Amino acid sequence: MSMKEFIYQVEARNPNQPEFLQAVKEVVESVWQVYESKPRYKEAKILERIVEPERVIMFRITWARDNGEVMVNRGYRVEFNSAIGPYKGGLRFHPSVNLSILKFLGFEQTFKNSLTTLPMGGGKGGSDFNAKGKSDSEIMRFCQAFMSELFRHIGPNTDVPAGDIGVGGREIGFLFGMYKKLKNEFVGVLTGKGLNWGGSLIRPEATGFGAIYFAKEMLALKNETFEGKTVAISGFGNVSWGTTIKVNELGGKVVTLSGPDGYIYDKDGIKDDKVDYLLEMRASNRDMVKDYADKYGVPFYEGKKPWEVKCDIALPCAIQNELNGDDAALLVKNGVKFVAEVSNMGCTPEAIKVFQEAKLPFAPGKAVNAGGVTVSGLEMSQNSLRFNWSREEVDEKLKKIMIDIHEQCVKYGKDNDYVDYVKGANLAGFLKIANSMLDQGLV
Ligand code: 2IT
Repeated sequence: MSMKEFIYQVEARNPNQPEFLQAVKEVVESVWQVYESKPRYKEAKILERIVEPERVIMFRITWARDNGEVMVNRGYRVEFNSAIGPYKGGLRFHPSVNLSILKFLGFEQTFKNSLTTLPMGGGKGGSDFNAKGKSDSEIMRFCQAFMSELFRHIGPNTDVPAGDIGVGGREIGFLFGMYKKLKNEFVGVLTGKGLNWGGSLIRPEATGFGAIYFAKEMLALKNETFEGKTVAISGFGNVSWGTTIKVNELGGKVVTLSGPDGYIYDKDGIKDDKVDYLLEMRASNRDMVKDYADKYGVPFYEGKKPWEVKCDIALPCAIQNELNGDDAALLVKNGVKFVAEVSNMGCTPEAIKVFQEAKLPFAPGKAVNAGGVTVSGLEMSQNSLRFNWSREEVDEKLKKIMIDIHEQCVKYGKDNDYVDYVKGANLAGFLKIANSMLDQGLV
């Protein structure tokens, strides 16, 4: 079978799942050559198996609003691959959530988790719940209703969810409380927990910190540093927050944030108490970034994306396909030097092509944002040990793993003097999963 035929077959089996097919195509294109050269992989149909989730759970969630209105949402958990550990990956609560999106995320998570070197398989879940305009008690009741079904499918040695878009420390608390009540067990079944009840230091910061540790290595390879660099980011949630803190620490300046309503431009940089304000915006359940412009008197561009500003480094931190081919061309035209996806699959295939053809260092989300799940893995270890590591210990381990992921990308993606981080991340992640699947036979 040719690569084209293989992809055609996956398309035919998964109609109306564009995000999932996009994620699969990217990986298959990266690994096909190696796959072809290993009869053992082909005989065991490793690729056919790796694109098929081990289990998909879909369920109804019924709950009531404060005014008594009955609400029906759909819940999911995609248990994608357990070759190297229990299913592990976040829960996304966002109105756009559907099976295609959660399958793409679960698929990507499998490769990302493999890159971390920690023993975690891949999974993802969530719901089409929209937190915008909901009260805190409505959010709590929704989380409880969600867990009242999910609890029977997960466990500390089976499947360990965490946060993603729309699921932060607050939601993890409500979900954990309900799990504990239903099972009468206090175990590490979720990560991203509060510090008083089994959480890990640095977990809230981990995705952003890890991304900048990774980007620092990308820059170092070109004899550059963050000092004095202008950075454009999107989003205003947890990931944007951690990213901004670390860019500031390294002497860079973050000038943009975005939301579903548009983007803000802060020429002085998002620093000091302005960084804390991101947490307030998230907690407000308003889902808009204009509040920042109103509070600090900076320009707000309604309905626009931040990729039109002049910057040295662009870091999409919001959601899949938030940066397209036209955005990429504009960034390149305006002199961008590095692009790292902090969101999962933040760039469209057309955008990636633009960056790679311009020979610009571009790194994919599954490598760049692996710091989040890395510290989740460290939280699982601490829960098993019934012990907590210090801030310095966790940060040191995170840094070491991000540097190691960067090395793996260079090892598997280097082509003369250009590093294809997409190929490097996909191939390095794939080999470990494929070999583990081979070892475990036909399951
Ligand atoms: O996309 C991701 O890696 C996450 N949302 C975090 C997953 C986790 O289990 O910490």
